Amino acid sequence: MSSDALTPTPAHKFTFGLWTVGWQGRDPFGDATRPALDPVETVQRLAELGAYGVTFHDDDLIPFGAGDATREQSVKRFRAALDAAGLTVPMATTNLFTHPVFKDGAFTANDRDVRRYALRKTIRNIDLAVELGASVYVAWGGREGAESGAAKDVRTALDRLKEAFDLLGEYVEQQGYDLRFAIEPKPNEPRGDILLPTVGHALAFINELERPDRVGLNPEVGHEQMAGLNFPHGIAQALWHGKLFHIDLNGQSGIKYDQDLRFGAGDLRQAFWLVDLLETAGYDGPRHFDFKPPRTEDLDGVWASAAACMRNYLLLAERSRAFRADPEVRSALAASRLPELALPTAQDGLAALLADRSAFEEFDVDAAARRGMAFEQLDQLALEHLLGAR
Ligand SMILES: [Mn+2]
Repeated sequence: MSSDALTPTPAHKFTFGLWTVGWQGRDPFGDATRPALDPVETVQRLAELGAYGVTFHDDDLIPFGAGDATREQSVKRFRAALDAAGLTVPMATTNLFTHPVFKDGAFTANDRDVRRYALRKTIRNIDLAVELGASVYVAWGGREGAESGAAKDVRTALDRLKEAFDLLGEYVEQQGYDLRFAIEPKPNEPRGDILLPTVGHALAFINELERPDRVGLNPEVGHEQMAGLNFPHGIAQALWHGKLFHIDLNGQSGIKYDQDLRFGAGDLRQAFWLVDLLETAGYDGPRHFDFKPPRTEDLDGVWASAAACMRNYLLLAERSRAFRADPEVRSALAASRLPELALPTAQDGLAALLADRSAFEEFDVDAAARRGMAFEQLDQLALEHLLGAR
């Protein structure tokens, strides 16, 4: 493996949120363990590490409630840092969860004033996102949910959520912005139960919107795994629907709190299949890391963790290439009858299927049942490539 293949460059499209490396380590039980990072320093450090871009929530860049002068100054400094470092802003999003006003949600808060405020806050940051060159706007509705039954009428809340996306789509269209929305599903945390908890729920919701083409997904590794789901399978379905607008890469160890580990930590096998999928399916969007360096780390540990996200992605991409190029793997894929799955089941149509006695009347069910699928040999080859044994 050449060292070049493991050196991140902007061509790899690695991006990081300001809030990821900037996380100070505050959790429900403990105070911050690290100082605040200046977004300007973050931009410089990420560029040095080989990143392509940086993403932000409005409040990561401009302190909540800041006046116009502070706002202008923050944006000016950020833009100058981006230009100097050659970093892009492919995506931005809104913080609709930190301030106590969002304690019952934003677009689906029972309080109508809060919903109207949330829409205006989002629209204001959409203007900034477009100004900075973003083409994707992520919507994570972490507070859109409930802890109890009667407190949230879910069907009515979904009406309000649809109304919000319809209004935001109308605004973007009116302004002539080249901007698409990406919904980020999550099952729980911080709310007990969050609306649109999985990729599947969100895909179905998008079909009910006025502008479904403008809305897709930003699935996050750990969020699906918190629900016990297979993340690569979810991504494959999102790709199948043409809805993978963006992706949040991180690590998670099973069904527990949202760990946001560096990419490659947690479920390594799913990380391998995910990279294998992204690299072979033609996904050309940013590889965005939404992780949190553990609060045990000082700033050196933060940058080591960020660099490791990219290195692990590149290592897995290299392992995937080796797996796909191995002649034994090709034979094992054939033995597992993968090429057969690509054949239409009834290419001559329904009438031919019904007329085909070999398909049913004369079909030797027992012989077919005895045929092994040879999946274990294939999976072991994958594991050996992943472990560097081949
Ligand atoms: Mn997360």
